[in-house]
Amino acid sequence: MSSLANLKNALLLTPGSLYSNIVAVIVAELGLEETYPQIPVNIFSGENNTLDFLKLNHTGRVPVLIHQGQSIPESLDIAQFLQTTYGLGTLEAFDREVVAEVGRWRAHRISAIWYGKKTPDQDTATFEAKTKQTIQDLNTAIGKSDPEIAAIRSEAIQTRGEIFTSYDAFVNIRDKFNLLLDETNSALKNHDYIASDTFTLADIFATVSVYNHIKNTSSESVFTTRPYLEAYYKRVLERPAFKKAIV
Ligand SMILES: N[C@@H](CCC(=O)N[C@@H](CS)C(=O)NCC(=O)O)C(=O)O
Repeated sequence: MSSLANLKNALLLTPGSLYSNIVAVIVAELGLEETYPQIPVNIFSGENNTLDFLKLNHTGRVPVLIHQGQSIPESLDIAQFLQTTYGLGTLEAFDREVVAEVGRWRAHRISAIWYGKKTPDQDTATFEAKTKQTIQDLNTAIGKSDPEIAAIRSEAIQTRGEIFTSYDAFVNIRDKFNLLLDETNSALKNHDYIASDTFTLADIFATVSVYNHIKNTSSESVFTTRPYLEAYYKRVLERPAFKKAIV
């Protein structure tokens, strides 16, 4: 990870992670890729636990947009900030229907379907030990100098650990995501897009969620009983911004 101090404009992300893909597509849809050059932060090797990164987002999550030195975390906030700042495009990031639909795709941590406890007897001891160790290391490194940041990040790691080591959480999130896919498939029978007659921000959240789900489960069975979702998904992926930005 290159130095994060004194950045003016940048998009910090882990290439290919769900919300990184979402914001990379948003930026590409608005034609702002050159304004916000991407800086990779590897969440799998813990680069998001460094003080440099945590100063930009105390929760330690990617993506984070840096605009004139100011950090903006959270995918929906980034989309709304870009719309307010540039007034570009037709993503309708403040529209009530669009925001509600985006909320449905953001409501559950679907990465638990990929990385969580998929069977009741799956051994999660290693993951639990790693979670504990990460929190301990974090507190050793910054607990004294930056207790507020350490507390916020520790809580985020703890919550993620609890979700990823719970079979009930896995079942709950998987079932809710399947229901969302079913409902979206039905809605798309009579509509070209998810929240409106035109392409909006909601279509980015939905399509990228399905894309990352397929990528992480190595299976297109998601479409077996959902033909309208499949046709929609393939159509949206043809958009130039998706071709350019999605990993
Ligand atoms: N609510 C956040 C979610 C961001 C998020 O979950 N990011 C994941 C990668 S896709 C992350 O940074 N995970 C690392 C961690 O939680 O430690 C958003 O909408 O941007």
